[in-house]
Amino acid sequence: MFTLLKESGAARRGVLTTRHGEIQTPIFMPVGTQATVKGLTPQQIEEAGAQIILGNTYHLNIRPGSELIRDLGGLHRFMNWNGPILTDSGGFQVFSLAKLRKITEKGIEFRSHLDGQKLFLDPRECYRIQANLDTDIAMVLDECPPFPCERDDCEQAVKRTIRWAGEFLEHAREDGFLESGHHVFAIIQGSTYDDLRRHCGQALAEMDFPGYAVGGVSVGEPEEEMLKQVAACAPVMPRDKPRYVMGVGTPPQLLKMVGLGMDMFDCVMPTRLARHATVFTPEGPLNLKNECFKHDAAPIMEADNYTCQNFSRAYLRHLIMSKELLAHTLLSIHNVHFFLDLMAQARAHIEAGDFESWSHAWIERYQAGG
Ligand code: PRF
Repeated sequence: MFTLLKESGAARRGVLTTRHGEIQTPIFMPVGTQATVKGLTPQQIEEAGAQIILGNTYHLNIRPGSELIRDLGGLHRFMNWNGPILTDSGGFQVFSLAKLRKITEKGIEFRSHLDGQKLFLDPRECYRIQANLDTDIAMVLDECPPFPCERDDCEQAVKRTIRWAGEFLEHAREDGFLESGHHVFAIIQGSTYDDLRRHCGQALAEMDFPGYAVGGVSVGEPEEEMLKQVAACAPVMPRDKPRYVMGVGTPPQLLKMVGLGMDMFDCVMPTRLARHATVFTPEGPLNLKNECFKHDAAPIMEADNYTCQNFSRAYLRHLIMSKELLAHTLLSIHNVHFFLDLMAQARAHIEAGDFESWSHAWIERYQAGG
């Protein structure tokens, strides 16, 4: 169930209820592809302020296998995370990772990027895997066209995406997945074609999904194009359902998309950049490898997280230069907390009714740098 609490311009403040608790939106979801948010224990993820994390059907089904996770009590128990989990369907990962993939009307044939094993994904199999994981929010199997994409190819991808979404929902309904409190979100494709985006969104809205996502953005297109596509999808996404943009983005992009009426986001950026020594601040990102931090006794910034409360930039730089594992953990704690705190600030400003002006000023400061 999703409840819209308040709107400030197009920005929305809501609550999504799952079997593992409530999610206050807008929200950022840290990515835990392999049943772990890289470098962080579940306790650290929770302390950084996470309300929900993301898992990946593609990876977990190849290794260790969804049956194994089911037999060990589901993904929550397997990884000891008791909050909500959303799992991506695997379609997108097949396109970015797998070898020798072949797409047919029936589904996607591909070979594992790990051992070359032959695998097949169709809406039934995709549903079955996510049911085995016992995810709170399952994503439908979709086809994410590359950027750029010819219109004819995009039309085919949209057609398949709509049909596969319907089939996925049918399997979930037959299995009692929705009645037991799980959610299924549909994914809007359509590349850079506004009319195909609208057509896809409208067709999916008619099927009455518990939530809707914008897919196929942040696949190499310029930022302006990405925002244009999200804006094209917004009017056909039901107002009373959560709206999720998949695989984005930078802090300013997140705020711009909240401003377009989007509620949920996921991205590897905070944890991936942490592993490359980059930390986020309100004045933009810093690379702690930089010589200028060698004697810097200050924390990354004044922030209420374990890293900033306890460690100097100089110490963090030392850990990075010495290739110590703790660097990944401490930088990830800070970055994940930064993204989650940004969403908490966005929620507060939507409630206060001044989201637009606050967001604009926040982006200006971030882009002006230190
Ligand atoms: N589809 C799915 N997962 C995704 C995407 C998509 O289009 C993207 C694109 N930004 C990220 N993750 N299923």
